[in-house]
Amino acid sequence: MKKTVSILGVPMWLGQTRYGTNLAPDTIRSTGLVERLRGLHLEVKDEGNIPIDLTGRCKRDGKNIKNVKTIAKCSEKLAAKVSDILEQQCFPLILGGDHSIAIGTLAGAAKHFNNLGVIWYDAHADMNTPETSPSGNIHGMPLAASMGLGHPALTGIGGYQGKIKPENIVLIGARDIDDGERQLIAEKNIKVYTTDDVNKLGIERVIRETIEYLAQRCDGIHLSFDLDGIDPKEIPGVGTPVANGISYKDSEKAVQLLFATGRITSAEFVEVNSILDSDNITAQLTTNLVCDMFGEKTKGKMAAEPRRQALP
Ligand code: EXY
Ligand code: MN
Ligand code: MN
Ligand code: MN
Repeated sequence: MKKTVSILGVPMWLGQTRYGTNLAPDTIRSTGLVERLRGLHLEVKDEGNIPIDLTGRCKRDGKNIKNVKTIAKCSEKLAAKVSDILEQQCFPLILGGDHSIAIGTLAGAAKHFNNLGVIWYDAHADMNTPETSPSGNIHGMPLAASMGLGHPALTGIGGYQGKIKPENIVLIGARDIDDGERQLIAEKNIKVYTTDDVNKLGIERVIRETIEYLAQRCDGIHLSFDLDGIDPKEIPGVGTPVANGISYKDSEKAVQLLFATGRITSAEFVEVNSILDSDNITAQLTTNLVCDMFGEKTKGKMAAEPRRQALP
């Protein structure tokens, strides 16, 4: 994992309908994220938040899709920033904002790898297009857009198409999948571990299999962590909760195991909604997970596979 961590907030809420995810980047910071990461002897650069340009915003600006113009503008800016951070050999740590921000993050990160792997930790598949979406909300579309499917204003972010290949995606925690997404997953043979799979196999095996599966092809791995992947009983502050989530304990173990592999090259933590998040519990747990992803509890302790520097 890179030594210098660059934190970038994306206060986006227009990918869904509940105001409040735009407050999350600063709420997460207020729980002590920067200080704790510096306590891990990491260089931490806080790059602030990407300003959301609302000029010319028109909510229904496409067929069964909302706020595509505004989200496309934000995604272009985010993609450029993430690309710069990687250019400077730093680790992009992106704080959402709703999950539509992954369109920009992935566009910026994928430029720097031949085969960027994606671990999508989420109750949802986020693989809809305007044709299959039940809501027209873009936070349910980022993985389709990153594979080059869906609205052209989203599939072409960063000036190129098809950032992520289906065989380089692993969904972990998916349990609320729409028909169109299920069809796409079957057609593209995308690897999925549901919560039931996690509970049956154990999170250790799921993470080990995920890394082994991706490491065969990928020269970088992005972790896209949607807090609604965790069971809603433990994570109150998300806008689209789904029962039977992965436990917080297993989620903590997951990020610790990922840290031990040394293979994660960028990460984003999304869908925290500070208005729904009584006592900032979810924001605080997000900070804990991020610090765990950088080894706060396990550095040097966890018997891990030898940390290999470069991916094949
Ligand atoms: N699949 C549903 C839709 O597309 O509207 C719900 C999507 C929820 C997306 C959240 C971010 O993970
Ligand atoms: Mn999501
Ligand atoms: Mn989700
Ligand atoms: Mn399965």
